[in-house]
Amino acid sequence: MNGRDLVRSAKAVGALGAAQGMRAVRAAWRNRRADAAALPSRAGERARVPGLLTGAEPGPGGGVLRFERAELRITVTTGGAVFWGWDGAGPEPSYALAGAPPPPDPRARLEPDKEGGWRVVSERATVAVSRHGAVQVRTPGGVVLRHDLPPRWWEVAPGEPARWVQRTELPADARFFGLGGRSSGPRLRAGAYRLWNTDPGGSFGTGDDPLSLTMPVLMVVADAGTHLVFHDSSWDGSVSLREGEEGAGSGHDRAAGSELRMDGGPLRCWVLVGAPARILGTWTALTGKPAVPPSWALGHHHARWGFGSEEEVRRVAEGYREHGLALDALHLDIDHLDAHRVFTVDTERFPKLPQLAAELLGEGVRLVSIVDPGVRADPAEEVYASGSAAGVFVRDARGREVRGVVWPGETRYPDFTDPRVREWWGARYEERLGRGFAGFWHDMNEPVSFAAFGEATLPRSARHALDGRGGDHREAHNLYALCMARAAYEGLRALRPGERPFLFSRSGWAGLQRYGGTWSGDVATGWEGLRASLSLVLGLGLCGVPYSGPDVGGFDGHPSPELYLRWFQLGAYLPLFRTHSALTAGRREPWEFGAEVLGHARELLAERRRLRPYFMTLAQLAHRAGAPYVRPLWWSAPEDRALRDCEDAFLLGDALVVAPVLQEGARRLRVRLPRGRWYDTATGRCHRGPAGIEVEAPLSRIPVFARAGAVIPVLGPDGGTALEVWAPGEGRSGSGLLVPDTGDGWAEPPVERFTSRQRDGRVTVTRDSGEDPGYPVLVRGL
Ligand code: NBV
Repeated sequence: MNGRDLVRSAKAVGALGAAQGMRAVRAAWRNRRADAAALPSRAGERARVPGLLTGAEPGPGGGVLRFERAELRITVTTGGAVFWGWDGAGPEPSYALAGAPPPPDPRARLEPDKEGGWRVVSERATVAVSRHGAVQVRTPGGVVLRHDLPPRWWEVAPGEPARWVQRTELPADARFFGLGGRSSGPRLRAGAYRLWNTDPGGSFGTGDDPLSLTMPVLMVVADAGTHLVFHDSSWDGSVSLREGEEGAGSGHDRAAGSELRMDGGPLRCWVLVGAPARILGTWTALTGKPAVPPSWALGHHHARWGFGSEEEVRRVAEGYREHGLALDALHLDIDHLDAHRVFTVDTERFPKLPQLAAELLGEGVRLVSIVDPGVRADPAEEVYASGSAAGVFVRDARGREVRGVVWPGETRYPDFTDPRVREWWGARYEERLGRGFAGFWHDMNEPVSFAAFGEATLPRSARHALDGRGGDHREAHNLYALCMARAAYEGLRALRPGERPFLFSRSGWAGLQRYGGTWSGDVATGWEGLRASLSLVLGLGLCGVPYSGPDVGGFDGHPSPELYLRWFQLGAYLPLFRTHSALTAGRREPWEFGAEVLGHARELLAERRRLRPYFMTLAQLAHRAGAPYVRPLWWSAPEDRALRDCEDAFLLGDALVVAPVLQEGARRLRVRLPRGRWYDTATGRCHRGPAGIEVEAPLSRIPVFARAGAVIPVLGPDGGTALEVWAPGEGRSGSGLLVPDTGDGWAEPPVERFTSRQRDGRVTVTRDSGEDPGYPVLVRGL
């Protein structure tokens, strides 16, 4: 056990109280014993490398290359995604992919390369393989994007899972992003990042790693080009990143690099090459279109662990109303459950939940329920009894239900990798819908089982169905929350076919976006936590999960009014805008921080509501094309090195640059603006990019810039959709998109395109399908 695990375990056991603490001690011993008995020892491992190339066989989209001790299959698919797999690994089976992979590109062909190697030439990339099994991805012009050295495996016995390592050399100027939700980004520095979904066990700060949602998806941005690489193995692993150094023209560059070590799973990967927008489009075509949240979920949410009663929920809702604060959802945490048991309600403190839900709905406020996967092991409980009878719980190697410990005490864990279990679990949301809940918040699904030492999760030897293949927790761990989200999503679709489900999940894996979003988890209250909030959202968006946001104000402790306000200002421009805090933390309602903060929060909530049509459009565009709502500044100009290194501002869609204040006391900011002309939306002043500028950032607001010519859908003064147009330069034009909100069903309205022009000092907007824009136009910046 390392130091961090020790601290985590001590904290966990300390916080649990005596009875739970004892359970956690026993659970830790049980896990250790189960794994020692059931998992193979790694003694006598033998290393293997591919050896020399012995033959090549062309096939659709590429072909198979044979080596003395391994085999490599390369396929370029239509759409330009490159896949390769060693030792017979194909793209399927895969939990990341949304369906069958795209067909091979018939134009891609295998041909001899220099020095006895082979290459697959395709429209967007060339994949060259050396005689020893090194793989290079090059641009069509021959520039090397990545150079993967021959892999190395360690095997105990043929057929047993092999550990493997893949080292890669990358251009000296490469910058790294992604790997799921990381607290230390958005730009990932040199260091090791673990691939094992982990509850940090208390609030986390910058650099705490790993967190709840890891995935082997890395975006690499360099002058040579941008690419995304995905190693489709869910086993425990780690990525070590090395940043390069440029020799200032001396020719002595030191390459950047990565080293991926995996405890098992197939050695197979996807590489997507191109502009970021294209990469995300291809990535979400492979792994699934991001779910579109219902419109209300793009508004403001307020949560707390410990509202504790219906009266308190009403008091908070009334507070929002009385203070003139827009509110769209209230979240009920585990304290509304009967003794923390999933799919129950404490009817003493929440006697008339459906009535409360209906009252709140009348005011436009939805109720969202927390859902933890652990089921209390009590035969008197309907959920447990029916589940146990149906054999839905994870079992150990000897066929007994695996025992865990979470909030309700002794628990069992549904095996969401079994389609039968997903159906059983999905049907249980009927109880939640019947109580009036409109959305779901999945927690503790890394999965967590408290342990006094070792890992706070299920033993690695626990058995899982893995959709008929069978396997253990070493493979299923990182997939657990993804499959739980699938169960809920499919259950909700069956229960309420006319409505788009709303769910967000603490843990997950590649492809989570198909079912919903995520949030930061327990981000520490402090300026570091504020910065980590932005890192997480940006990194996840680049991995295809566009809907997320932090606990505004931080999960624990008491933020100062200034910190709370700065967090609120950032949160107002992120997809999930939710205030939340822990049982023992201070309040997070805007009126708890004094009149000044309250006034600014009110304006922000009104602005967020005004921007609803823009957020809805961004959600629909993410669904259709994979582009996240929140994008790094280099999104449209990855070749701009200054933008690549700019970590404290972001693009919201392509119309706005948002520059949050992430430092205590800061009242001025240096902001890097991408190419184009940008209006400071507060002062109307226009700046020309690319440039670094200095602007005022008083406590009352964070700088937000609108692109000249942008047409932004907003709510107009009459409450209907209007088009806010930021004047393009004289004689110039601009554009904007709108996907109208057609309610919370499944309609997919067409994208409406608008063009703005300025001629002789007059700004006009036309709809591309006709002259009249069809919406009121609000001209700004003239
Ligand atoms: O359910 C209680 C909390 C929840 O408020 C938080 O958002 C989750 O991230 N939950 C974690 C479990 C307890 C954490 C100490």
